[in-house]
Amino acid sequence: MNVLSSDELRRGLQTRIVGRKIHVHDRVVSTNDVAWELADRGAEGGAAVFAEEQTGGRGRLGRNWWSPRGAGIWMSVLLRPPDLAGPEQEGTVPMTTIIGALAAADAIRAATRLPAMIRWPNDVLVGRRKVAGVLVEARQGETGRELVLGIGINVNARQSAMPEDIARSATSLSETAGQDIDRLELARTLLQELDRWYQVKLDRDSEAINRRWRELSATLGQRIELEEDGRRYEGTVIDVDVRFGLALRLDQGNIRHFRGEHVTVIRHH
Ligand code: BT5
Repeated sequence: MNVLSSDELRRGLQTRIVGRKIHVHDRVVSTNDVAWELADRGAEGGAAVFAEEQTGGRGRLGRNWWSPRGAGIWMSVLLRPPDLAGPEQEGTVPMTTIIGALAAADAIRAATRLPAMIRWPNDVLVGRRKVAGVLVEARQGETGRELVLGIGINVNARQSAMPEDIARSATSLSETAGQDIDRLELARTLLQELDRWYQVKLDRDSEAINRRWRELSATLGQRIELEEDGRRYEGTVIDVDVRFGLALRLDQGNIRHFRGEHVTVIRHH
């Protein structure tokens, strides 16, 4: 099994912010936790953390993320975006989630040629199965807003090794491609793509993000059922937009927007 190393990840890397520092660990509870510890110690934005294995990898809303040794890319990056006023600042978690998903999908496409798509709000799919997920956490630090963007990609995981509930809806890149995938090349491409999309975000080019998101969206045009704050909604997705979120035409005819932070998708047709 090839092991990730910070020297190899750094070789030839041409990024402006993401991956300015790269830390590679063997086993951690969660790379997001390690990134928060770096933030506590005043690390620069762009610091990236990789681990071979996570013992307590997490998803959104208290869910777990299965992260076995050597089988995936489990990584987090600390971001310190410049302070923005009111509503734009509020948009930061959903916006960062989208750029994480775009970067993961574009990196998978570039490194493996597999047609990765994005399922709102934070899943990356190949075919109808989940191969990657994005988790963004945010806090107000002493020097401004701090975010940790975590990405998990099932690279060479065996479907037969997955816990049953995960195997039902997930797969890995190697299972789909029918061959092992070079984790190092994919990880390096991911850092490049994250840096590129983060620059687009810093330039506030929402339209560039929307354009690519709509191209890669597995959700647009679909009928979905979702739950937000204990209430269920069902309808057809008519738009995705970084500022307004997901636009759902409800079966009663009216249109409702969802930003995604407190939402669980129940059914996706
Ligand atoms: C996510 O949550 O999809 C976000 C996952 C983020 C993981 C990265 S790894 C590096 C960093 N450090 C962390 O601790 N986390 C981040 P969510 O949408 O809540 O999806 C979680 C659900 O996906 C679970 O309830 C399972 O059903 C399923 N799941 C768990 N592990 C999976 C895996 N490896 N592949 C596919 N599906 C999985």
